[in-house]
Formats: sequence, structure tokens, C-alpha cells
Amino acid sequence: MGLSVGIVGLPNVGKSTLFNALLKRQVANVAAYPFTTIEPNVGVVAVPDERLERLRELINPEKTVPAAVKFIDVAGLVKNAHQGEGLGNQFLAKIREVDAVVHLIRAFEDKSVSHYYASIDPQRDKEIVDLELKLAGIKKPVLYVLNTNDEKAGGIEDEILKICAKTGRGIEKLIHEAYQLLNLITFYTIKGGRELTAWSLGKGQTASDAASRVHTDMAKGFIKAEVVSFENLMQAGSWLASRNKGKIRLEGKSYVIQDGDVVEFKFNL
Ligand SMILES: Nc1nc2c(ncn2[C@@H]2O[C@H](COP(=O)(O)OP(=O)(O)OP(=O)(O)O)[C@@H](O)[C@H]2O)c(=O)[nH]1
Ligand SMILES: [Mg+2]
Repeated sequence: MGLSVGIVGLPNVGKSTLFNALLKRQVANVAAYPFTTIEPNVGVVAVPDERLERLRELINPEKTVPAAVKFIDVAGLVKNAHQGEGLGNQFLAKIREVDAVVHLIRAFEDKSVSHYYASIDPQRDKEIVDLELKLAGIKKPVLYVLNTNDEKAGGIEDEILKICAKTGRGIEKLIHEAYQLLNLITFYTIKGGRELTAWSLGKGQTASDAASRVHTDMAKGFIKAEVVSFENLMQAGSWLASRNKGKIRLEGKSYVIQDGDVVEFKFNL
């Protein structure tokens, strides 16, 4: 899980507040992920996953590990950040590391929280930040998010994702959409019937890629993958029942993993 999302926007739009809300969903066992040293502004956040919950109820494993997305709280940027204005350089250093961007735009009114450009104007702010990203040569997928206490907040396109960073409303949806933005699907493994894991994988990647997500040795010694779809496994009720019903397919290295596949790798060491 190396993919990360940077939270960008003007100062005082609620980026750190959003980041802290995300941290409440930080995966407990971070050591299970290949970046054990977590900086204060980096959070590894569990992806809410209804299928994983249902698999957990079915299998009753000792341990369940969700898929995760890495979020980074980036310094606020202002006009001319690309020339080093404000915390521009700090901003640019961080933003170059990420795979996608959550662009947080302020719509909330609060006299006690100053606005860098003195008034609440989501469309203007969006354009300032978009231009800075462009001038800095950053071409990344962007999810626009409006930070507001009011579901019907206006001043910007209607279909924009609305959250409230302060209360955490809309955070699950944001994590989901960030996951989509990274172009990820989820497959599952059940190790020895005891450890259920959800893994993220790029759309279009193969069984061989999936094996190397789990363990490099698995990819090296790959023989075949046994695959059942989430739906078929749930319907059959167990791995064995799926096999008896002929629902488990044998797939080779180049099989393209489908979202929701439950996979058991067979490999030589
Ligand atoms: N009323 C209200 N206040 C909020 C909301 N979100 C954030 N704030 C407040 O806005 C202030 C700034 O929030 P931060 O999260 O620090 O903003 P930031 O974007 O990280 O700011 P910089 O790090 O300076 O770029 C804090 O006082 C927050 O409590 C919100 O949804 N409603
Ligand atoms: Mg901040």
C-alpha cells in the first residue's frame, strides 16, 4: 500500500481538522503495512468496506486487516506558492510525493477563523488553488471537497462532495471517493482460515501483481491462483462449499483480478 492522497487548499480551510478526523480511522496495526515510520502529518486510514464485514461474519477469523489509504496533511498554499510564497516550498515538496489530491475548499462561515482572502468565496478559492497546482506542474487526479456545516451550501457546483471536517460528517464517503480516485480495487485473502485481509490493487492488475502485494515469494514461486467471487463465496457459505459447487476457478499469472475476488495463491518456495 504505497498510494497516498494529499490534502491541499488555502490556509484555514480545515485541512488539519479533516486530517485529524481521518486519523480517528487510522489502522491500529500499522506495522502490517510497509511503512512503519509514520510522520505526524501522515495517516494510514482504513477503507470502510461492507464486504470485508460480511466476510468477517462468515469466516470468523482471528484477525481482520482492512485495505488502507495514506493521507498526508500538506501545508496550506496561497497565490504564488509555486514561486515560494507563503509556505510554498514546503507545500511543493510534499505535494510531489502524492498520487492524488483532495482539494479542500472552505464554505463554512466563522468569524473567529480568519480567511486568507478575507471573504468566503469557494469558486474564487478553488480557482486560486487550481492555478497554483497547474503552475507548479502538478498533474494529479483531484477530488474537490467543500468544507461546510450546511448541506445546501452554494457558491460552487452542486455535485461537489460536501463534508464537515469539524464533526466528521461525510468522511466515509470521502475515503471511498479517494480510493476510487486512486483507481484501486479490492481483493481478499483468507490465510489458513484465520487471517482475513483486504488488499488494494490497481485496476487491470494481474494475479501475479496481486501475489506480490501479499508477498514477493508468492509472486516468484507463483503456480496458480484459486479464485472465487465475493458473491459466490457468500452464497455458497464457505470455501469448501464453493469448491463443491464448482465456483472456484483456477487462474494463471496473467489473470486480471476483479474487484471483490477472494484469492488463494498456490506457490513454490
Ligand atoms: N466552524 C467551522 N470551523 C472549522 C471547520 N473546519 C475547521 N474549522 C476551524 O478552522 C480553523 C482552521 O482549521 P485547520 O484545520 O487548522 O485549517 P488548515 O487548513 O489546516 O490551515 P493551515 O494549516 O493553516 O493551512 C480551526 O480553528 C478549525 O477549528 C468547520 O467545518 N466549521
Ligand atoms: Mg493545517
